Amino acid sequence: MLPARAQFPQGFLFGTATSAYQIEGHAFGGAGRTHWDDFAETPGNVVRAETGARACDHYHRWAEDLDLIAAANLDVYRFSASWARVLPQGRGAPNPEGLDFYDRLVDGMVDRGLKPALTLYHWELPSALADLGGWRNRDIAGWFADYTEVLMRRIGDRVWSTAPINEPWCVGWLSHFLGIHAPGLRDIRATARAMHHVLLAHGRAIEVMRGLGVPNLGAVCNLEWADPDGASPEAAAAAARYDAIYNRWFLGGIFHGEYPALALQGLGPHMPANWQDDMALISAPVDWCGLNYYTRKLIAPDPGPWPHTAEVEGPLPRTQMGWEIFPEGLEWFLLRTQAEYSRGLPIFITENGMASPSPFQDPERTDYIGQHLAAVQRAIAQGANVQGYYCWSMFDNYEWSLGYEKRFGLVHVDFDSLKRTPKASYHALTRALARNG
Ligand code: IFM
Repeated sequence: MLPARAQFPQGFLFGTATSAYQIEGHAFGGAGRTHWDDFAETPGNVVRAETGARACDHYHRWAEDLDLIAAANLDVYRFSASWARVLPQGRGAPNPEGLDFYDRLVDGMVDRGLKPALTLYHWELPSALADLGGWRNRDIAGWFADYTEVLMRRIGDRVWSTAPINEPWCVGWLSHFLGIHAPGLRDIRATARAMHHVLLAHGRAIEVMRGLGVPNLGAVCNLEWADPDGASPEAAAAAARYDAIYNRWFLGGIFHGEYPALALQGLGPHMPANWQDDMALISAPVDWCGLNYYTRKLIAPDPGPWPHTAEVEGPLPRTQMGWEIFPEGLEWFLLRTQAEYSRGLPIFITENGMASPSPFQDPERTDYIGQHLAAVQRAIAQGANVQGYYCWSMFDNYEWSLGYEKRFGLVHVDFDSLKRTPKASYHALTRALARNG
């Protein structure tokens, strides 16, 4: 059972989220090659070496897809544009077909009464820029600013909200320290640079969009609650280090112009020269704060090199991803983010949802969403200025290194026929969000 729209404050927005490479079909419409194509074609990186070449074929089926989103009584559609679709080489000549596509898509949302919530970068870095060092190269902030300008001159007049980067932790740590996402590096110097340059790119994009008069600009960070494994001071210290790297680095940079000392202990020696001089740009004011939340981790001390942390298997029920279900973490993050970082700005839960193998009857997904919406209600009751909740994801899609196996959609996608079939959770949400109450 999901709480009804009427059980949230007046004007609270419900949405759903997707991303370009995960649904569009990158082989279509003149998009350039991305580092995900390169990564996926390298044996061992992605389950069955699957790529986003066809994905959900949203590039051709976008109208049917927007109809499904609008029919679910949702208010907001959070989507992303692909840098390589707009600028196939990352810089230089734009791809007219790509710009036309996003133009049509945004008009399609507006026509259906959906608020377009744009993300400029959800991980498909053009390969030509990866060749130049990608996120390790400081110049990426300028390339990203130029891409932002090209795209926003075309659609910036109609988007309702914009965030430059989705989940900077994934761009920095997951991709350069853990090697799980493209470009698959495991290198602390690359990590320190990527974790700083991704925020520098955020700052440059905000600057460009302010200059163009684009309204309602925010930042989207993914957070993971870190609980110590046991009561020892060493476990508490390990969890605090994990929290500093995962959660506080990005919120601290964006809202305070400061990185946490616990993270700088390891990353500091590897940071690019004069990084401190960038912090004013990185922390230029934004209009809202987006949080993506899925799970928590139990963290133990580890004798190995910095950050001396190890993830321990926890006892809670899990999703198809193996992630523990822990809605309290969302409540606590909403309160902590407001108290320590966003300070009264509107907060949106820009992603929350679960992977589950159930094709059509998925009561566990409805239950997961219901538990997290209850956590949102508790946070609001305690004073958190939460103004919206977006479910990840509208469609089963390309789950990066895990290929097409992990299904997050409210709508089932048959990846052979590409037929879309709304799941029971889609219908439950549609009923809960009915505007007649
Ligand atoms: O599929 C991803 C998405 O691209 C970013 N946030 C988490 C989702 C689930 O892993």
